[in-house]
Amino acid sequence: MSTTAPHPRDSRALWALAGLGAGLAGLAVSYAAALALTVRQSPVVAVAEAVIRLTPGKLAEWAIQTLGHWDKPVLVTTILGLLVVLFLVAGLLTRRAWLLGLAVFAGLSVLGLAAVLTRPGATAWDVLPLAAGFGTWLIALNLLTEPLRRLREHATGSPSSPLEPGGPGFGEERRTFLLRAGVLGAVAIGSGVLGRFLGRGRRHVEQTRNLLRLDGVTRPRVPAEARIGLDGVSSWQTPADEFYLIHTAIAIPTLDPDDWQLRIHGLVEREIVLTYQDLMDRQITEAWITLNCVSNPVGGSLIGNAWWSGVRLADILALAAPLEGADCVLQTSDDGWSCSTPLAALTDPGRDAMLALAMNGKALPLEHGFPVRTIVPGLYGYVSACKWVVEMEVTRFADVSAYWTERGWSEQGPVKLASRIDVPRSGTEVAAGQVEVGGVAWRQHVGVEAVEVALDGGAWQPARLAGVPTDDTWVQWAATLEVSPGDHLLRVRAKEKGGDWQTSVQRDVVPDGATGLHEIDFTAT
Ligand SMILES: Nc1nc2c(c(=O)[nH]1)N[C@H]1C(S)=C(S)[C@@H](COP(=O)(O)O)O[C@H]1N2
Ligand SMILES: [Mo]
Repeated sequence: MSTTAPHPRDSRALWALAGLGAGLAGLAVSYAAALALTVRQSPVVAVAEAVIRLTPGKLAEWAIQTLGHWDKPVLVTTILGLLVVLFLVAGLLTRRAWLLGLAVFAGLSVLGLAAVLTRPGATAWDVLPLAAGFGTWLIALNLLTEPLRRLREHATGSPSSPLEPGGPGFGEERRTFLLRAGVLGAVAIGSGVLGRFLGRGRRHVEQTRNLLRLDGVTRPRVPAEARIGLDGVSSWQTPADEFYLIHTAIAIPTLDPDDWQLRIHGLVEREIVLTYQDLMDRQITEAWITLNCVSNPVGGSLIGNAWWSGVRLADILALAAPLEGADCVLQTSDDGWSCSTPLAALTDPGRDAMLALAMNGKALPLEHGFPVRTIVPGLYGYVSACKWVVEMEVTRFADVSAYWTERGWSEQGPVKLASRIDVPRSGTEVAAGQVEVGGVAWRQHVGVEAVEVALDGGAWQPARLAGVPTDDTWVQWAATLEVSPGDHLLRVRAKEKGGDWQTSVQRDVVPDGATGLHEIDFTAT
């Protein structure tokens, strides 16, 4: 008997099936893990989103026109179909060499990783479902192909197996394979069911959110003068799904507005409890406000500008009537996170500090604090922008500490003056001659008076500024420079209204925000 030609019992179909079984089990486990963590989407959906991002505009338009609302389900189904094929192939490859099958699963995981991590607001936790899926793939592939490998040894009459081909060993190995396949199938179905179960809270709240009618909330209209009109400069309004995300919660709260309450207590004349309906019954305030994170490094992207709608905190706090001596409001989120906010910033009649219900004209996305979060113009998020806020204790800074202040960050967090170059991108090539450069600058609640750029350490040259509706938003800037062929260094600085130019002194983000000037390299040819 030949030792090389596959014996008919070394069935390709079983190997392909092993690959498929392992693949589906891994998918199911990663799906369940994603829902258990309430991360936004499973890795498969992240890949679908990445495909959408990378699809050329023309093709995307065509797809939307031909498929309409079905474009995304069709895309996800196509990806799942491709995965099934790849799983079958991985099984067949494993028959030749274990490493080949592994390579397929590793490749898919890397692809998933890239899709998950390049999504705006990706956090380290988003990697967990992928890791769980990859781990399941390896274990399941091993479990399923091991009996097949032994089966082959019998079939090829390998000297290591004393069993006669067709002898009792075949039935045994085949039973082992089927048993393991059955167990894995059960694990896959179990994970899928568990995922649905874990995800039901979120689905319910998503549905409630989609059905909410928010009277008084209007759609955002970007002022025409806010656009500087230079391609590559961050869009003045940040779409909600591109808005950076920062939260310490692993599984985000999924709160039904009907169950949400905000208790305001502490150093107040009257303790009050507000429901979602109470907020909706009040006058809605709307404003463009730029929110940024104290952890944003110089030139970083932890900043976004949105149209926020909500109820003014000054009015709400007036109902509670803070007592003499109070200087702080300790805000607590449903997930336990807390921040201490200067009372004066919340009661300031000239500042649109609000309990926000909507972002860019729609009820807050779950990740951005649904159903209610705080937004305070001019303060970093870590001292003010409490998501899923459920409690406010009027108190004194001297008497309390909050999540980040306990960890060495400053008690006060006014936003520092900053400016960023968006065009050209660092490390890119441009055509020499007249070069358009541009970006954004911000100093919320104070305003930006001027922006200047300097090429290769030369003289500062004024940039053009776009318009802004208030001083609570960032401002786009642009400048036209004469650039000779070669490598160049571009720097930017901003001047705040009635104040100084941005400092070039470099300071770390801890304890109260980075300083220093953003600079980029580019090459003109
Ligand atoms: N519940 C809760 N709220 C939070 C945080 C958090 O970790 N948990 N992070 C804060 C920080 S540091 C910032 S910068 C903003 C970010 O808001 P966003 O995720 O909507 O962009 O939320 C703030 N509110
Ligand atoms: Mo932050």
